[in-house]
Amino acid sequence: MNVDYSDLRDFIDKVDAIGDLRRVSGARLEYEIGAITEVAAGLSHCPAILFDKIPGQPAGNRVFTNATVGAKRAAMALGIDHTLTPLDALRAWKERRSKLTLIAPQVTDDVPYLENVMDGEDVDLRRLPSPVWHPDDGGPYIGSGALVMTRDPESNWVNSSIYRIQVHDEKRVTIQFDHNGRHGAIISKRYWDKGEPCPVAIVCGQDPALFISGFEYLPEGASELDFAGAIKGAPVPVHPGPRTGLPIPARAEIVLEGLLMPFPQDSLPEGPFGEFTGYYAADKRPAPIMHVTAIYHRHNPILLGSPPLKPPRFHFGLSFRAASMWSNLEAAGVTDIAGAWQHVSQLMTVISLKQRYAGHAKRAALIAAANSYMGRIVVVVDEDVDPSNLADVMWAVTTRAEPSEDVDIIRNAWSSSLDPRISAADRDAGLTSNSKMIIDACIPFQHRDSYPKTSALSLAQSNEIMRRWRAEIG
Ligand SMILES: Cc1cc2nc3c(=O)[nH]c(=O)nc-3n(C[C@H](O)[C@H](O)[C@H](O)COP(=O)(O)O)c2cc1C
Ligand SMILES: [Mn+2]
Repeated sequence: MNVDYSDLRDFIDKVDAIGDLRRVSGARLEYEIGAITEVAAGLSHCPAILFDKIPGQPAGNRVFTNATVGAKRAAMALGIDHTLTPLDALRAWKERRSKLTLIAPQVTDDVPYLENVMDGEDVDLRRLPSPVWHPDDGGPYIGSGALVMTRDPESNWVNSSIYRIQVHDEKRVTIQFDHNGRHGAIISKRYWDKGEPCPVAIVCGQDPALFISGFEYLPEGASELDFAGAIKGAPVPVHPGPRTGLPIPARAEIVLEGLLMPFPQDSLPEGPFGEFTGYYAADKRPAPIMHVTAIYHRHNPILLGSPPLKPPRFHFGLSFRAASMWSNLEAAGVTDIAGAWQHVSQLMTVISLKQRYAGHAKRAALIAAANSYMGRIVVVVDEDVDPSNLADVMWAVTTRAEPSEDVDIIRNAWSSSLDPRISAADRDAGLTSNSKMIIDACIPFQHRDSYPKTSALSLAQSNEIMRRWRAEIG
């Protein structure tokens, strides 16, 4: 199935059509929009929200949040049937993702982003909505889910990924690269090493396929625009930025063009900013400054906001990283994987499989643990347990795992400086690893024939009941 929306505002209409949109008038930029977003993301129906009539903003300026936080809307953004169960939707994505054909963008002269222009002296970032997302954030952020576009000066490769953008005054923002391996950081350094600033375009209010693409771990040299084209099954329409020549998505809501000044020669203190763990990871830190030389926006522009929220709330309601883990397990030769999921904002991983041999579950767990960024818990369950359903997973843990036999601890594994449990002293010394607990919550392989039979419905049976009786009970 192809994606059937043409841009962010069209996606919002489709979200409205399935009853998932809520409109909020009059919420303030200073923490109120962020607070409402966080509370709404924690509700069981997890609505997307369109904020308008924002105090201090020109009429018509809007902010859209929780775009793809629910599983249904994450599926819609990928063009996957949103009535599938979350696990079936993730399986459909995993299968499609492994066979995607990249599609290069196509230049167009139909350019809604140029409807309104602020250039040179007229540039004033205060005329666009930049929320303070969490109460103790260091300032307003126009970019919480915005794409940062840069062009490699040697190969012409264009990278478009999500890095947060803090607004400092009318004409200056900072871009935060978590580490030097980010493609945006690698490319800007190539300009800085020649003593030049790096031309940048920041795209706020992009097509959801570009939002997803900007989060993907694509290899160096690969274009997120091509990947978004693959998701959509059609080229992304682009138009060269008047100042940078970068292939800017033509239907974007808001675009900033400018120059990212050589770092660390030039910098501003950035943050702090609430992280996806639900904590602040650091105090203010120096970040490179972008001088904004032009702002473009559509009439009645919509900022796509995607602040990190207290777990389990996460930007994407389908576990995209779990889908890659699922593919990795298969690529490593582990058969019979029935599903993979991540809970608590990626901090806990669950793999379900049909056990074929003793050690099968642990083999999968070890690979999953190795790839579990910042997580501390990896659980393996049998195929009758839905890994996307935390209550089901805990049922397996409490009825199939014997702690004295089925728990292993892996030490000194992959985490990061964002991990709140690592002491400041260790972090400062570069010790940013954690340990991981593997819980084998599968029925012990040697007891599988004599294990008490479950009285519960199988996953297939309960899915079938939902299919047949949804109207009555759903
Ligand atoms: C909503 C959102 C916000 C993000 N914010 C940042 C950020 O501020 N800094 C950062 O380095 N990565 C951030 N990321 C992660 C990167 O976008 C992601 O890892 C991406 O794959 C990096 O792309 P690259 O390989 O082209 O550098 C964010 C991701 C999302 C979905
Ligand atoms: Mn990239």
